[in-house]
Amino acid sequence: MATLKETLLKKIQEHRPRTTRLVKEFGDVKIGEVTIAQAIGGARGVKCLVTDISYLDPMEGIRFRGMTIPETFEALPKVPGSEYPYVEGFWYLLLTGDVPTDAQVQEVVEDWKARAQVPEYVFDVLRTMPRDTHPMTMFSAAILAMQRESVFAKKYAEGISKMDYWDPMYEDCSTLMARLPQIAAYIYRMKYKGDTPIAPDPDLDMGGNFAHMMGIDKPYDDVARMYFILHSDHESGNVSAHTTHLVASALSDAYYSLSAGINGLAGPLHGLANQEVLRWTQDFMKKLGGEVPTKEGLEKALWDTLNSGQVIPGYGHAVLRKTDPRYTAQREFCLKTPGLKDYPLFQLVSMIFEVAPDVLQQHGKAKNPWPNVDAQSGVIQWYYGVTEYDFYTVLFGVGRALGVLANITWDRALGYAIERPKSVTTDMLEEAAGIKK
Ligand code: HAX
Repeated sequence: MATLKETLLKKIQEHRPRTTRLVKEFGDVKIGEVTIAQAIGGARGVKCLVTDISYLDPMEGIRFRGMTIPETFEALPKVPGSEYPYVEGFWYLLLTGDVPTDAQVQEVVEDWKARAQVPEYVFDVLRTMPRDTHPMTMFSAAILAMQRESVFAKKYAEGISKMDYWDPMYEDCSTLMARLPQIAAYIYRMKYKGDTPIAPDPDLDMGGNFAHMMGIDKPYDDVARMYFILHSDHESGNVSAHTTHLVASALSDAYYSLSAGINGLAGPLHGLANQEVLRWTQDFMKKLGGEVPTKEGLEKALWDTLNSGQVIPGYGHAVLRKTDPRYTAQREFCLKTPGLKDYPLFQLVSMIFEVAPDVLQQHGKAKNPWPNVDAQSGVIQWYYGVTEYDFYTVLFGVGRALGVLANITWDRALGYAIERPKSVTTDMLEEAAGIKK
């Protein structure tokens, strides 16, 4: 059986001529134009990134390597005794585009175990940080601290050929993926659980081991597997993916790049929105003072938020124009899980789903009034006892690492260039608009 790395090399060798030919023979073909609104408005919709790992259709949602979320969950080999797949197998799929066999999944499981030992100095770095430091700051710092171990940086300094850049990048990315669950769980137990870290169990898969190190019983292992896969990738233009790709384009290694991407994920308009959803929902419940929420009361609270100039967290999206299938997948998990279905917080989140789209439509600003992934994820965490909602984005970060690290491995394989879009001045825009005196 070919190893993941051998299979990846074969795929890279097959793919390279496609990219080379497009640039050499068709480099002048236009795939879009940029308007003034796009230049000022965050490059929304400007086609200038290439990835084959996932694609986001505005109406259909995400496809990983061509597969929808339900198709992905269906196709991948499952952890024995679980309905959910191995995260390790999903990593294989993202990297190669192939659904792995059981044996291929086991190869990744074993490889990650061999790489999983988090160096002691990472824990030392975390322990020196004040305990009220945001967990995303801790997570990013821990990733950055390990940069000294980068195989890519070492090989680059030794003078490796451009054609081989992907290899040490793959090594760094695999090592990061193997270590992130323990780092995340360590932060959680240190910060919120009286500094009681739980040692990893080498007999468990990534999702199972993460649940074990968090100290949470089944089916939290399934929650972890589902959560990491759902949050992994959303094509290249979102802030965390784009930041990771941008930093890596300077040939910064995976540690520098991922740490930067995690910092972008920490923004309230991006990954932090799942924390904001819970904060908003809890505030609303507090205001009710034990009364059962009504649709009228909820509608008023949503309008109060909008009228005070704030966004409704968990709603809207830069690309999607319908309910996020990642929201739907988590909602379905709640609906089929005894206890969660009738859980008051889930019922409130479901009520928001009934009321908020109409309110946002009447408000008339958001192009997409439907919920995104972040509107639903906090409820599940809360139900399983993870009530420290500033930790939620760290969970998102572990998942997001799968996508962005697979992407930067391919970036180096295909020799994508250092990013350098061109700026213009406001004068130039006014000239282009024909309004400059
Ligand atoms: N509540 C209130 N107003 C909203 C809104 C919401 N949920 N979503 C968009 N709008 C407003 C925007 O602020 C913008 O207002 P201005 O014209 O005054 O600037 C207007 O509607 C047009 O925005 P848009 O084109 O529909 O959306 P953008 O592409 O600019 O932004 C965001 C996309 C996700 C950032 C936006 O919808 C938002 O702020 N949502 C709330 C925060 C959130 O849920 N973020 C998580 C998104 C998913 C994700 O990346 N997770 O990591």
